[in-house]
Amino acid sequence: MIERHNTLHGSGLRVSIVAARFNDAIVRELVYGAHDMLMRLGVGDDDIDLTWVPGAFELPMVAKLRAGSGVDAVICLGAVIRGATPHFDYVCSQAASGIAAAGIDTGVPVIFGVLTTDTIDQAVERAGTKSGNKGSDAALAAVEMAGLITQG
Ligand code: INI
Repeated sequence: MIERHNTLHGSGLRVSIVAARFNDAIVRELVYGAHDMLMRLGVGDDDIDLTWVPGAFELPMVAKLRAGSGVDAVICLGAVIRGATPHFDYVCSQAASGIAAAGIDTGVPVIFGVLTTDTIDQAVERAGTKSGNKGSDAALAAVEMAGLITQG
């Protein structure tokens, strides 16, 4: 069996982060986690750029733009919290399907680092407290996927 693994080397990779400002107290922690993990994996600070968009709904458009700009991976970060309205479902489904399409259309890994939770507490738990940091996880996935794509 030929099994394909990718060792996690970030040196030389160029990575874009696209972050949604909505719920920014939480999203800033995701950005921190992603940036920290990228640096720990060897990505150069000058090879990381960050673009803020208004909300998770807007992530796909800018993610696709950044993916087409020559970077090796794009990390989308956001926090969609249910609250009492059906808005949640529209924002989540647009963000998820748009982010997937941005990756498939461009051939550049576009990573879904968007929290979708019922409560603010659940989001805080996933943004650097007791359940880890979804931004760090997204950065790991970005470096792994960039390596796989580069290997062909
Ligand atoms: N955007 C988010 O990123 N998170 C949310 O929880 C959220 N809620 O709950 O409404 C949200 N809405 C804004 C949306 O993403 C767009 O920015 C807005 O609709 C303008 O297109």
